[in-house]
Amino acid sequence: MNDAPFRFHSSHWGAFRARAQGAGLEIRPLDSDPDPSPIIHNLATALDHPARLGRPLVRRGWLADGPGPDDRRGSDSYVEMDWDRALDLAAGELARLGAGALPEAGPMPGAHVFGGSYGWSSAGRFHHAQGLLHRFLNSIFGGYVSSVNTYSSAAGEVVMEIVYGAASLMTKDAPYWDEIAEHSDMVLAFGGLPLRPMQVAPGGASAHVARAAMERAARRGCRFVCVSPLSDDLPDLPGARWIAPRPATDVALMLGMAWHLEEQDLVNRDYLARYTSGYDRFLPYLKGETDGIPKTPSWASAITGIPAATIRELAAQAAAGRTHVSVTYSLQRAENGEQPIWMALVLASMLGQGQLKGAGFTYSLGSMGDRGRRPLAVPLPRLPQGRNRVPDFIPVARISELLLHPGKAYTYKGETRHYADIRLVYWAGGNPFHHHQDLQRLTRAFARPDTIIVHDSVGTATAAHADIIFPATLTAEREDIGAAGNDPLMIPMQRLAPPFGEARDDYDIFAALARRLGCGEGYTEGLDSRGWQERIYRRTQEALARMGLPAPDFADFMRGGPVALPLSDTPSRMDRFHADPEGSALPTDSGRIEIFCPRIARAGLPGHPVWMEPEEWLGGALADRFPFQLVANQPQGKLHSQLDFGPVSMQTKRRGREVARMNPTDAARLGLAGGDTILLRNDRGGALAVLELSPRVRERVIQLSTGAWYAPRRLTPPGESREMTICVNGNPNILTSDRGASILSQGCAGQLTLVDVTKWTGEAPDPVPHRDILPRMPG
Ligand code: PGD
Repeated sequence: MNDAPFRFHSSHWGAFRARAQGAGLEIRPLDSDPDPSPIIHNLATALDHPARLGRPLVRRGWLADGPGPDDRRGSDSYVEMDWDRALDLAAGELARLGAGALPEAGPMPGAHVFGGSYGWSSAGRFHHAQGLLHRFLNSIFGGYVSSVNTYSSAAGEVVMEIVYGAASLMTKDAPYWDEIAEHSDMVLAFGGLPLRPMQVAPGGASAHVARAAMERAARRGCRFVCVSPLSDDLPDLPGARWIAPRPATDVALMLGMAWHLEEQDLVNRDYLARYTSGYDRFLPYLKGETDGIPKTPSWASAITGIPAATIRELAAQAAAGRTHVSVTYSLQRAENGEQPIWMALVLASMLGQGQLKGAGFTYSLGSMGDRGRRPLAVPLPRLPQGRNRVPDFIPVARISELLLHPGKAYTYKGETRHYADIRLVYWAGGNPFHHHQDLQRLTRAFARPDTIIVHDSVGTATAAHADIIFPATLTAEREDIGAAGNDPLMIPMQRLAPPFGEARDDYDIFAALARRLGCGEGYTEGLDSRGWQERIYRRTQEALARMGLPAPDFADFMRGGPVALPLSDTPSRMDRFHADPEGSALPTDSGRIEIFCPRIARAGLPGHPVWMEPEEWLGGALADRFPFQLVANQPQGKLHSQLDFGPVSMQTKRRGREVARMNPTDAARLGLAGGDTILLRNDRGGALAVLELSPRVRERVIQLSTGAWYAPRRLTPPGESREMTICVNGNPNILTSDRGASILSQGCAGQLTLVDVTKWTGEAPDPVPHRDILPRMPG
């Protein structure tokens, strides 16, 4: 019998309780969570998984030949090393590149260091690997070349900031789920409202509320419309409707609806006059006066494949009641990704219901578990990162460009910028060899720097492209403070297990390096991680005390249970704007919602949303060679690539490989059956997957989610004579394009790609188990 006590912990995929069970963990959701994510159970077998890293590793080629560009990265093997020697080697290389000897003024040595280190490693408020790395690089190098925006949402973030106001409007603003549950008549959900990504929230969620709110709304009679190539991008709800346009054509659909609103005089002109600017510049485009193409429902039908009558009907229904227009991240992670987000905002503005509860517009409601929830009234603990004195940055998804083309010019938000010359890449808490597009190109890019240092808990493909790898503890092996901006509980993240092997906390690794470089005091301020947690906890504790709410001391908090945090009852920014558009103007150039935006026009894009034909879509010439639209979306059984070896993730695979879903009609036409091993390919590479047939996937679409650990192999497809590079585990990012979403945002455009699909006849090559992604040799 297991009588070990349960302890509290939290992760990006939710708060939970756990206790030791043999070498693993027994995990239970919080009683207060109405819809916990099964992903919490991936941690159960993670502690001693063979993919764990227990000792520092150094790449053989780097050890033999020293720092320098090296195309053996990705295929070399590694030597285990004791901590002191590995830290000395790393510190020596950091010192060679200028660490610890900062000039009084002028360029900092960090100008040649890339520390953008994008990634979602799960942690609490302190052990956030990226934040710790930034503090470290600021301390030792005077800064680093950083990255801006996110893989999640760069195109949307950039366009929304310019035409709608600050990014905070997306994350903390109404309508809240309870308002949708009570007031909406129709939810027009572009990209659906998928529960899959809503399992996750940055910092975690103590309660997953979206499903219940949608069910309440639907029972009340609210009609949900899921506009997506996948019908399960919306949970099964009474009365819900699935509209499946050709992927990447949502803008045309919205324009067709907008045309109908104009034609039938269903536009709320008072709203447009009071709250928006530039409709008069958009209308001639809609009518076809500027380009000779009226954006009629028939025009939209030819592009989207949705009957014109349906487009008219949707527009009429939207205008007939209280309609909420929602648009997810997925639409903008694509070529011209700004346009659907902006056009959804214009459509909602034409409906003109932003001032009504449960109506209006949201961006990203269905993309994360923390959206549609009221923000907190108290500040959260936060680690100070110090000052980055290197002004240079890249839009986050331009990492390959940065490494491959130092000095090359590019544009971002209307500015011309140049890529830095990077000698060192330091990555902690992310897995670019899972998350970046065109992974073979990334391999060529990672061959360029002198040295690459990576921290991870497991031997990922990113670790397998590093020169020095430091083994990090998993969140379950450390104490931390679990909290998120829109969640009403602060969770003591109690240590669930001792560290694996010799793995160390990221903080301790950085502290040891900083000490070797003479910067120890600046980095640690004399505190260990417990000391820091106590210090940063005080900010929230004091705010709670000021409000007369229970505010336990740190030690009591860590020993006790979750602490309730108060929610803000201040009206949301959009509510304030709608109540007083002059007094609470939006932080845009005009103070209003910008339907025509001079700043975007100056940046070289059309000044209002437009339909732009992407290169990779089913209506284009490339579709003759690659007739399927690959939807590479977020996975169901894990967060990105994290804990891909966990039981919940492994259950979503077949024969150890990722599953791709296709409509049965397409499969019948191609002579494919469920369970076949298939090859998805285009000019960039190939990926093997196991086929599943599903009527929930639109015809001519194939869905292969991200997350499989990248395992490229040179293989000759059956019946062919030429080798190609194929990811045998099924990571779709070997297929996706590394182009930026546009010249404005340069965002990740990895969601939609054209591919061909064929059966892998005969014996398929084995998938590579997680433990073998990184080739290790005993020291
Ligand atoms: P994760 O798998 O979460 O992926 O990309 P991201 O790099 O965030 O990587 C986190 C890494 O941190 C893992 O390797 C994990 O083992 C490691 N880790 C966990 N805990 C610790 C720790 O305590 N310390 C350290 N040092 N490491 C730790 C996600 C990115 O992918 C995102 S956010 C999005 S939205 C994009 N989505 C798509 C998409 O939809 N389609 C395509 N084609 N591509 C995408 N890429 C993007």
